[in-house]
Amino acid sequence: MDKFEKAFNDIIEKDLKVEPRDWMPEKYRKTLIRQVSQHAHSEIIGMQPEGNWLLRAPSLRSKQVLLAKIQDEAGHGLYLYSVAETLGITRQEMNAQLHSGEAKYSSIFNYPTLTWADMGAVGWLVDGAAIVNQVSLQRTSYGPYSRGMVRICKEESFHQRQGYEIMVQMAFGTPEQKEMAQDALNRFWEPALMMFGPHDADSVHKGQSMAWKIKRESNDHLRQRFIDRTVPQAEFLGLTIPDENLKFNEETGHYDHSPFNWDEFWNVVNGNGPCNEQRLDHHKKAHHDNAWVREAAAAYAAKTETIVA
Ligand code: FAQ
Repeated sequence: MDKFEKAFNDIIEKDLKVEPRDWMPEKYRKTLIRQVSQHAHSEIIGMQPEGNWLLRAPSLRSKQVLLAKIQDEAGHGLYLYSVAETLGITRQEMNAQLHSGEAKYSSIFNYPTLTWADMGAVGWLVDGAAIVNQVSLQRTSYGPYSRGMVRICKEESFHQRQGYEIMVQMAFGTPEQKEMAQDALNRFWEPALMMFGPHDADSVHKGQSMAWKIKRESNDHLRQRFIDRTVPQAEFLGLTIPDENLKFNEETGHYDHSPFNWDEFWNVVNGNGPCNEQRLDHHKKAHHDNAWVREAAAAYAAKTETIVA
């Protein structure tokens, strides 16, 4: 082991942070680029299911709140792309990987948002699951990612509350509204649980990512925390979680649940979910249609540099 590797191992062992200028193993860098860029893509693609409801929001207030929330997601994407850039990849390369299918984004965003209650379910369940994962990632070993997570989590908790507020309005509204809220929960429950990734036994990156403290807790551990937290929230709403085997286990102190449909998960991850094609096509179109903005910004930067020089 040379002195660089020793210094890196010391940082990990002592629970300090690895910073962009520190030496790091190539695989550590690559693993982080993979995870952080996929996280960034999720934030950006994740704007689409909610964007679908901006023009249909039922009041001016709900439109303003949803708009602010979606703008936050764009901001999260930008922080995370910046984190990935500190590891030596460019935005252009990340976009190319997204468009070619080499880089993934969270499976959850490949489901359609069919009613206004879905805006409640997305905020409550999707942002709720994101927070559980991201609070854990605040302690990740890579400094810029860890600091980004601290800021992002603050905003996500507002998102979770705006979603829950919609659920409260719907669940305590008219019978039709309550039915819409239940239907949204039925459709989003299992996809939200899938956000935590495959079972630990099938999580190919788990061992190395946990050893390097990129991930601090396993997929199953975080998923269980989310279930335990969310069940009482559903009970308060008077809604039923669509799992007949969901039951509190006095011995473990956790909720037991049915096995998940992993075929459905891999089908969506491998590009065959209900909206995969639509989401990617929309991103490619926006990227193409807005090429002039990037060109104008580059021309302006070149011009300003010349003036400064
Ligand atoms: N979807 O070995 P593992 C948000 C892939 S939050 C698609 O367990 P790892 C906020 C995985 O990439 C959502 N693919 O992998 C928001 C790997 O494939 P690869 C984003 C998935 O990395 C709310 C393979 O399966 N949050 O956006 C999924 O150790 C509302 C094997 O899996 C993050 O990205 C999945 N669900 O653990 C925005 C958090 N799960 O890469 C808008 C950061 C697994 O080898 C609106 N990421 N895969 O080709 C993580 O914590 C981790 O990457 C995990 C996966 C936990 C997602």
